[in-house]
Amino acid sequence: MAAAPPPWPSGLRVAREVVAALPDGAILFAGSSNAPRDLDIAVGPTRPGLDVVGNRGLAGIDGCVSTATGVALAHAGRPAYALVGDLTFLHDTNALLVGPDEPVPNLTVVVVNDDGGGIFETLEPGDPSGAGSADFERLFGTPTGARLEPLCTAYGVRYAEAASVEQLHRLVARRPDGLCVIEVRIDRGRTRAEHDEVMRLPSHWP
Ligand SMILES: Cc1ncc(C[n+]2csc(CCOP(=O)(O)OP(=O)(O)O)c2C)c(N)n1
Ligand SMILES: [Mg+2]
Repeated sequence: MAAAPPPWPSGLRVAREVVAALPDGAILFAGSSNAPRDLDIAVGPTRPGLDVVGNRGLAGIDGCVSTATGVALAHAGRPAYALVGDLTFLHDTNALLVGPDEPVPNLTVVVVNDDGGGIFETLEPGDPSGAGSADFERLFGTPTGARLEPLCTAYGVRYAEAASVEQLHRLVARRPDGLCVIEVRIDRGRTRAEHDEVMRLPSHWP
């Protein structure tokens, strides 16, 4: 993996680069769906002092931005981050609303935007030879076309797109100060092949 990292941009590569760029002592919330899988697959024995947390037992894509907010507020002394998919983010964007008398979390949310449910590309429904493939986009892909930048503007939340590894590193390395959203756009159509490629690496076979 270190010798031949996954291609940019991909969920696997974003997971790898986010962890590499995190400041020391960071806490990282992984949203449901591909985020924890990408972290598991693409990030090796990880950095000392880094805690990765998630909603174990609750595999819902709902409430994840709220959970990350709670994590950031509960660990206010630590740089707090979230890595989530676009549907997970969109499910809970109201968590970006902070009332005037409420504490603002120091939280950077990295959104891997593949315009839909990328995880299903890697499962049986995403098998192009499978029976359900004709209805895949409507039932599993569920693209929204939502534009995250204007959405963040509406909520008064800072937004930046990371279009390169260098930009992602620079944005993630910045210690969170208030709420900030970083979007990385990836191509969902490539996810299945990218995962297949990594799973062929010897270390992933018993
Ligand atoms: C509340 C809720 N609704 C639906 C699901 C089913 N579900 C699991 S993953 C997923 C897609 C998530 O898409 P996204 O957050 O963009 O992550 P990606 O798979 O693209 O990495 C859906 C709809 C769920 N887990 N929870
Ligand atoms: Mg997605």
